[in-house]
Amino acid sequence: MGKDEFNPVKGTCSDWFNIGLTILDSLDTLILMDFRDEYEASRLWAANSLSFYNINDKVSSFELVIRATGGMNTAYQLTSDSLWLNKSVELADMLLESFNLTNSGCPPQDVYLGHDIKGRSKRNFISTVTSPAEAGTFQLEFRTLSQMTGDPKYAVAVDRCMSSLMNAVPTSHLVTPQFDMTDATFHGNRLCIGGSVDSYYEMLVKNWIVWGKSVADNGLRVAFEKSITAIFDTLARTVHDKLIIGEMYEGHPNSFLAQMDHLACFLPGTLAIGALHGLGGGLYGTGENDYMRRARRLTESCFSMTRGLEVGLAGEITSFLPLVPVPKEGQDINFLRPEIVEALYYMDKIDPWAGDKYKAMGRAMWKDIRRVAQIEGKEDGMLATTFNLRGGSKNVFHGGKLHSFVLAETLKYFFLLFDERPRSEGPFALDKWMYNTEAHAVRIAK
Ligand code: DMJ
Repeated sequence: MGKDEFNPVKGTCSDWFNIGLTILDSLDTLILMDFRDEYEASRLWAANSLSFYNINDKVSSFELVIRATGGMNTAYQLTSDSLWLNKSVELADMLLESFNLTNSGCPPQDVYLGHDIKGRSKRNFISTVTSPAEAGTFQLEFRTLSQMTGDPKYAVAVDRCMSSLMNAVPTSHLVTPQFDMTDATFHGNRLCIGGSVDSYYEMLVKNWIVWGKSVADNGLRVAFEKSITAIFDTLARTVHDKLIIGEMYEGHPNSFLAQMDHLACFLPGTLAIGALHGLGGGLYGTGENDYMRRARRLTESCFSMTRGLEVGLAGEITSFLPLVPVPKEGQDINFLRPEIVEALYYMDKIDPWAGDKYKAMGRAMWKDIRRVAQIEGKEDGMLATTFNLRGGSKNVFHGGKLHSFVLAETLKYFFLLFDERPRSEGPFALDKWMYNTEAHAVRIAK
């Protein structure tokens, strides 16, 4: 209680930001699953002890926004408890001070919080290089804050950053993992859709939808559609009958790597949301380039990333070169990340031909998680990061922290996947709510 992260193997806790991060990231999961006592204890802790002035080191602006701001915004929308709005404002007001530190209007990757933010940033080196995922993911949370407070300053700041980022996107419509905020340009020529890039693409379409598909946001939709076309034209291949989105250096097709990050599996769900809102051929599109058809094939590929080894867990990076996809050497770790079950959840709710298919995949995954990620000798359900997947379930070992996204996302998506109600009913019904990249949902504006 009050520590950032929990190590379930050692039974110890540690701090990263010193803000009780796991609590903030778990609030809506607690409410969703009706853990009333745990929610009340969390609220009490926040009311008495949560202060963003306690952060006294450089911290990741991206992780703070998606986990803490995202978590508190959703808690406020679910409970109308002003505690969460006030705390979210406290954090965002501090973060706002870092938006003007570079010409781009985007906050640095690492920021100071608390007192004298500008002074401390000037006295200490702050990198001006960030990633499109980090600079391009705040719009949902900050526009939500403007909506909830009636103060436009959060939306104005984040929209300015987003414009710099989008104006810098090369004519290829593909972004590289490095965005230099001094001259607002993308550096390098590595192309991928995984870490550092992923949620930039994801948030384009989500923001277009959540704020009412307004004319002012048309640029987000157009950028999304062009990027999706470019991603499939450049990085998609069929390998042993599986559709994958690999990686390569721009202009060097021979450098293509037939592999996918676990993180890259955010894409099927994002395509399905686009289709639900009429893009890419809509829900019933069956053309080769239609979003639902592509989402279906990618979901199969993502699920196959969990099936290649007897352990039934996907690694951080999966190679599709072998007949059966397997984790790459040195990448056979499973952090209980959400992206594959996230894809199953969206497809189950959105694909008109879903039947029981995605639930069955989810059941198989859940069974293996319970079997292999369960810490030996600990109480039932005590799950942890699992190492040495290639060694087989007899030789895996557990360790490290339980990332807060396991509680915010992975368990939430499993829980909602197994909810039998259609997508227009039940908690976080998809026609009324939109998730941020950490699975914290906000109400879709009219
Ligand atoms: C989460 O914090 C978010 O989903 C983020 O967009 C990417 N990485 C993790 C989960 O894998």
